[in-house]
Amino acid sequence: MLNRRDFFKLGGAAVAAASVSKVAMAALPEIVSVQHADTQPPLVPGSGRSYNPVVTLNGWTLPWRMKNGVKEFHLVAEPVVREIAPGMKAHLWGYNGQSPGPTIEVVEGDRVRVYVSNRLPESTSIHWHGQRLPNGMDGISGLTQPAIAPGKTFVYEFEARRAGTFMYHPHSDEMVQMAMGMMGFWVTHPRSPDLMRVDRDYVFLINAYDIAPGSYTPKVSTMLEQNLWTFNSRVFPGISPMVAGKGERVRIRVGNLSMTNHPIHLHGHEFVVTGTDGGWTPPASRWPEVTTDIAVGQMRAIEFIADEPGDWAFHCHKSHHTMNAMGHEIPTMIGVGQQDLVEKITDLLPGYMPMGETGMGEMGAMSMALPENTLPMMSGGGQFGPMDMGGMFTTVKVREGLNKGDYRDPGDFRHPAGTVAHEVDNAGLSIDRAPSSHETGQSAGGHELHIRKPATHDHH
Ligand SMILES: [Cu+2]
Repeated sequence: MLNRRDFFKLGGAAVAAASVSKVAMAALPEIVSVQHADTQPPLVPGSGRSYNPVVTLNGWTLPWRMKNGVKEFHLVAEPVVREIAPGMKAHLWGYNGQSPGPTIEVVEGDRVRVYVSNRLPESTSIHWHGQRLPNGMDGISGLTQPAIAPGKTFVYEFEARRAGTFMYHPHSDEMVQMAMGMMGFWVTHPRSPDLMRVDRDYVFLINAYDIAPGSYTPKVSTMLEQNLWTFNSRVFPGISPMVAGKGERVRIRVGNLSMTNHPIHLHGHEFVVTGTDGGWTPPASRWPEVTTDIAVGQMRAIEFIADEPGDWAFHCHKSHHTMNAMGHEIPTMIGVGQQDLVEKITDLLPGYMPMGETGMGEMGAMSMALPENTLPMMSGGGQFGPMDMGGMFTTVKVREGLNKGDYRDPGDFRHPAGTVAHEVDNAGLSIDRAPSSHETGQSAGGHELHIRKPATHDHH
């Protein structure tokens, strides 16, 4: 499943690599890296204690080695190329070949040793977000450790004391390094595989980038106006579906390392939040909902029984987060007649296209020339036509008769006869397009406005 084993030795140039002794090579676990964005099947533990592995959306779990009872991992901070969706690649920083880095999975009580090597052009560190650990392992450069300089390797070691969902990210030039994609997921499984057992356990991070159309590298000083809203550094239609057999219990763990909150919404099912950054929620504190807001730096685990077959949308409910890069300064043109303007502008700009008069859905179907390495603002096709989506959108595909452990995309849902919204004959009714105000000539004085001001505010 891993397509490349990387024996590149650290400490600088290839010349140095040749002189590394066998003893030194054995001192560190080998570097495993992945060069593609496909969702990998769960990594069933081959050593150490048993657990039910997770599936990382468009990602993978880092293999480890056992050394004298300690689980050893090797993370390498390095520049990576990440396909954001077919048609666009980003030049990011990440770990072991991808952004986000690989998921780390351990079991409560495991002794864990993580080697971190730095192939970046600047210093870094890793903070193990949410973990109980000795203060000196917390990864805050300057405060709890010296920064890891380029070409150097540090080691972190602690016991995974609490089961739950965690994240890792740099705490060294943090704004730049996170804007460049440096982050990863960490799951500490409970000692007993039967505690909080689910049939499918999906994980992904929420992140966001500002990559100008036609370019490859994120702008690192953008604070809120990112233009690519991503699940694990992917946008729709590049995000894998989450598949489930009918009746299976599904958990989806989401960590937010973007710089704004995201109301994550599931269609067709109610879920409960069973986990936060601090651990499992007490059962008495859970209530059913269909959207949960995930704040910056937070993690939420949601669970539901996948009992309604179908292709159910799963997305951030901020509608501009289900769109890709485009100027967001587009004026609202709905209802604005542009025909007389078009004629005038076409004299100056042949081929000018008026946009937005009936909404922007038309843009999903339009194939406009885009700059190199740029995704359309909205795209993605379903079995019934264009979907006008991008960004933080994917599906939960629930199917009858799916085998346990089968994570392949089952294709489009076959709807039972008579269960799809469809056109009916409306002959005899007048359902013509609603006239715009400029067409009825009512805009000036034809409408009555009712404005009621609160009495106590009239002195403003
Ligand atoms: Cu969002």
